[in-house]
Amino acid sequence: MHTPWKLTLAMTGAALIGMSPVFAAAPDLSDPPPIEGEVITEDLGSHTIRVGLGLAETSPLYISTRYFGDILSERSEGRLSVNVFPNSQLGDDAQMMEMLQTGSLDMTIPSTSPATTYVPELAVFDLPFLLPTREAAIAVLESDVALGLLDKFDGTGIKAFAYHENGYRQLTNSVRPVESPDDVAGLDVRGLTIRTMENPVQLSIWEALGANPTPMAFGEVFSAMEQGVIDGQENPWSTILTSNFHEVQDYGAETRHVYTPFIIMMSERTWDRLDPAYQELVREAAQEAAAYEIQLATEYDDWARDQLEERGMQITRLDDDQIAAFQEAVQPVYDQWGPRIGEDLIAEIQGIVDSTTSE
Ligand code: TK8
Repeated sequence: MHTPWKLTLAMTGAALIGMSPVFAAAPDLSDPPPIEGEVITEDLGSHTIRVGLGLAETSPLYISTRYFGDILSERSEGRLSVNVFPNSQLGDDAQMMEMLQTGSLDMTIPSTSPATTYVPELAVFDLPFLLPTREAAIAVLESDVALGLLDKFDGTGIKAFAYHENGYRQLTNSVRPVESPDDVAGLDVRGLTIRTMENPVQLSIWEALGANPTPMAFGEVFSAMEQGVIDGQENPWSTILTSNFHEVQDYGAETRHVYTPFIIMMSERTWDRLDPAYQELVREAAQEAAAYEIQLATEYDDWARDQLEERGMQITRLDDDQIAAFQEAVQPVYDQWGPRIGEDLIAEIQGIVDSTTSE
C-alpha cells in the first residue's frame, strides 16, 4: 500500500539525486576498486554469463555483481560479458541453484540458508548470535574453515567461489513494536506470523521465540506481507529498504539475531565450457566482487536503518539486556542443532570469533 506521503518523499529524494522513484537515494558508497591484473588478449571464445539475483538493483549485491561483470569484460577484451537478472525474476535461491545444476543458468548468489540442501554444514551460519560483531563475521568468512565449506559443493554440479555479506538480520512486522521475545510470542494475544528462510534451523529459531514461522521464498515476501498472509519477516536493513518492505511494515527491531552470508557460485556446466585462463579470471573476479560487496554492505547497513526511520518505520533499538533475552530464548536451537551441524565445526568458528574479540 503506497501512502501518498511516502510516495512524495521517495519521489523528492529521487528527483534530488536523479534515480528511479522506486528508491530514493543511496548512501555515500565507495567506488569500485580499479580493475587490475592481466588482460587476456588471446581469443579464448566468447561467453555471455547470466547471473540471477534475489535482491533489487539498488542492493549492494547487485552493484558488486555489475562490478564482477566489468572485471570479466575488461580483462577479456569484452569476450566475457555478464547479464544480471535481479528481483528473483529468474527464480528464488533454491530454484536458481537447481538451474545451475541443470545448466539453464550460469551463476547466482544465494544465501547460505537454502544452500544447506547441498552442504549441510553451512547451517552453522544459521545459528543465532554466533557472530557477535562484523569484525568477527568477516574473519570467519575469510577463514580456512568457512572456505573449506565451499569446496564441499564438489560433486553437486555447482562451483562455489567466495562469501559475500548479507548482513545482520533484523525483525520487522506490521502488528506491534517488539522489545522482547514475549512481544514476538504475544502472550495474551496471538504470536506473530513470521516468514523465515527455507531452512530448518531458521524455523527452530522462530519456534523458540514463540512465533508462527512460515518458510517462504524471498520473492514472495513482499506480497505476502501486503496481503496480510504474514505479519513480518527478518532481513538486514539494506534488504528491507531496497525491497521497499517499509511500505508494508510499520515496526522494526534491531535484533541482529543471525548473520547468514551469500555465496557466489557458478554452474559446473558453464565452468567446464570456459578456457582455464577464463576460469581463473572468474575465480579472481568473484573474490574481488566479494570484497567490494562486503565493503558496500557495511556502508549501507546503518544508513539503511536511518532511511527506514525517515520513511516512517518505528525501529526499536535493543540494549544488551534485551538482546540477552532473545539470546537466552533461542538457546534450545543450539541444543537441537549443534550435534547435527557438528560441535567441532561450531567450536572452530567460535574460536575464530574469540580471536577477534580478545585482541
Ligand atoms: C535473496 C535472499 C535474501 C535472504 C532471504 O535471494 O531469503 O531472506 O536474506 O536475501 O537470499
